[in-house]
Amino acid sequence: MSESFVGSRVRVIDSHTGGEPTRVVIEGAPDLGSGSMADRRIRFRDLFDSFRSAVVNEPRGSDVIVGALICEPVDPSCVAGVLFFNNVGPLWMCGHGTIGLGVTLGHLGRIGKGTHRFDTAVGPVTIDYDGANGVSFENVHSYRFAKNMSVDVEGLGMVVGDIAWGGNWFFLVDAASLPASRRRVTDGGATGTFGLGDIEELTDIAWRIRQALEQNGITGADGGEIDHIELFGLPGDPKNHSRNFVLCPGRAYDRSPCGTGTSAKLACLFEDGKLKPGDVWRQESILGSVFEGSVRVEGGKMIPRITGTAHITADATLILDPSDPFRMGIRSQHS
Ligand code: PYC
Repeated sequence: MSESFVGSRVRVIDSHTGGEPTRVVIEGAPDLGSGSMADRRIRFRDLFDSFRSAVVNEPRGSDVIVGALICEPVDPSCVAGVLFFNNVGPLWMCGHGTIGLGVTLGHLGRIGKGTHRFDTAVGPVTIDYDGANGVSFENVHSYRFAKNMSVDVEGLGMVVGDIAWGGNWFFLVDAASLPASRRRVTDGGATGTFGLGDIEELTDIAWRIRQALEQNGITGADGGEIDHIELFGLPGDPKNHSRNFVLCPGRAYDRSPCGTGTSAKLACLFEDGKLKPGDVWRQESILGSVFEGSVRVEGGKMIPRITGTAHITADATLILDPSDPFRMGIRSQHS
């Protein structure tokens, strides 16, 4: 990492979206230069990984925090460019982070109630901000790449799921289809669905699936790594359609219903004819927080729309003290 960041101060605004934190870097980010947002993502990954770690990893952060670095957009119709990252590297897109960024820019007075666009590494996304805590965003085109893909998972046997793109690559599995040995997760036990008491079990299952996909060379389009695993169960609240558990690339689970994961789910429902334009899908997270999803079709392509709320939790300055042996964060063990 460039020496100019050592000892520098980084201003951040923290928020959470349905329980999942986002840390937006407001001042003190490295200059990623020009080029496409995808090129800048590569530059960020290759040249500024220590900065990423300093911002989101312990001791300042945790495995759960998703960072958002804002920069000049490439597309002039956008108010900001944004690169999302987590405990192990850059993400392609982040739905809960998009909602968090909208509320953060509103909190700062940089955007007002209305429609705005953000330039991301996978293309522009459009948000509708309600001027307080609510954001709806139209994601990039989302689609299912493979249906009923089987993978032999150590300790679980054959697991069947769909591969779908929602701005990140997902493997989506109906928890009820998992082996009976994981009964608590498959049928939800006494509560009827999985919950916070099942986190270790869910994490173990999802991580095994992720490793099996990798070992078997199963990818998304163009070899895209499937680094998000999404398990589905019955909703805890009958007003909702489904509950999910999403394991993110750095082995942390999403506390929110996951914006890109809900987009991937909408793609599967849409392609199965189970969700039509105008229908609303209420996706519940493992915490019970909810995103509302719907779809529209443009030029034959399905565009998901996700609605959620975020709340600001901190406005802070991170101090990268040159004498601190952990100033660049403690590297996650799950890269
Ligand atoms: O909301 O898309 C999302 C997301 C991805 C990783 C964590 N949250």
